[in-house]
Amino acid sequence: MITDKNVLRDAVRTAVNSVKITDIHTHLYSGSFGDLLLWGVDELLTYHYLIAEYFRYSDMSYRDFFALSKREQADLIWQTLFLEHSPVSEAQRGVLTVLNKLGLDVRSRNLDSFREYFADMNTQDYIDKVFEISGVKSVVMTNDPFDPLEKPYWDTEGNQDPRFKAALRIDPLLNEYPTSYKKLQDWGYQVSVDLDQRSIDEIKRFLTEWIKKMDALYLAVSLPPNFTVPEDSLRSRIVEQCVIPVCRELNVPFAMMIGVKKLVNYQLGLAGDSVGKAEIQTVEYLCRSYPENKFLVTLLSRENQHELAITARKFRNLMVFGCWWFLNNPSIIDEMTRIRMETLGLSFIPQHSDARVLDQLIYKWSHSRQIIAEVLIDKYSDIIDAGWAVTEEEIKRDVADLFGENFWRFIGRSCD
Ligand code: HDL
Ligand code: ZN
Repeated sequence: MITDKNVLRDAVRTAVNSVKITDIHTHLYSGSFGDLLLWGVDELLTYHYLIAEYFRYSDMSYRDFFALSKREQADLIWQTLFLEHSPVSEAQRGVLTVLNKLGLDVRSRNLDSFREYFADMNTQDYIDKVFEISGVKSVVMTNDPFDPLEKPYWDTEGNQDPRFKAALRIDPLLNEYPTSYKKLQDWGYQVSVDLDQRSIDEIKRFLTEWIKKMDALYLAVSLPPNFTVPEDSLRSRIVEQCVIPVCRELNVPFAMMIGVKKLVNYQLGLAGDSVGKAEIQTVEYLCRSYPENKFLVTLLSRENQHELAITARKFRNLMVFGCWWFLNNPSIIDEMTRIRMETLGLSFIPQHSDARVLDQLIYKWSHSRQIIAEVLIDKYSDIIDAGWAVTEEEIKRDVADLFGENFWRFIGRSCD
């Protein structure tokens, strides 16, 4: 039994640093998806987070920047964010962490030498290397049949790497039905824009067929701050009449990622989205009205986090997850993890990476492991001060729950 604080600190850090992670939300693809999988230093440097940060210093026109090659964009970002200014932002520091953990001489500041490391790297070998260094054992992809670049892969060989799990992403269906219904028609679903009963049935068939085709672990969507159910809208009707019944029938969670203000600066593209406070009463309504359904929820606004944790106390069919996007910064990860652990104990999923570039698994998880470990040390230390004692096995059990088992248990599957 551990009561000594130094022994505790070492035991927690060892457990957190060695746990094999299930990363429940990423934008990665297995090697089966060819060029859809992004990796390497130029992809790291042109991550949309860094593009937004680059334009803080640049008066180049958006058009001119996006007309450059990826290599030329990376050169500009490296020069501006790393050489002309110290790279202290989380996304800037992340690039350094990746290069450092790959064993490269970061202090050389020699971007071309970093590029040489990747020059003749084999994709599959690099996937293996990144999984090894990052300590990740499974990642859940974001799989969108409405993406014309991705759908052909599912219509042929699909995913061949068991480390990569699928999640069916349905933003176009829920947020743009007046246009996306035409694609459903092209694919043979008898739907119409007025969402009659036949359309409802056919949308359910689409969801069912694609969840099965992908073996999707959950159904996911990102939603605006004003997302409301119930309301007299196509989205609300599709959620209640199609998504909820299919998810219940197939026993897959509905993952709602709420709070995205799309393209507040449309000229920035992916980097142009921003954040707004979501309406927690919609989460309450869905969890209350559909107790047989499971809901994975992450909210984008820092201002939503305490009420989301409290809502999870009210509904056991709600699993809170991640420090999403603009929240994925050390100061906020620390704050959110403390709020969650103080209100939910260990019954939540503290983090996902949201990685878009394979290499990012290395930094996003290295940084988050460190923060979550320190919160755990404080919380175990508090209960030791109250006369409790913990064992090394119990610490490993709790850490395994936070970094994967809570997810697998919630969805009712094992990490096969
Ligand atoms: O909608 C989402 O899944 C978000 O994570 C967006 O992809 C966003 O652009 C992002 O990459 N955040 O990290
Ligand atoms: Zn995402």
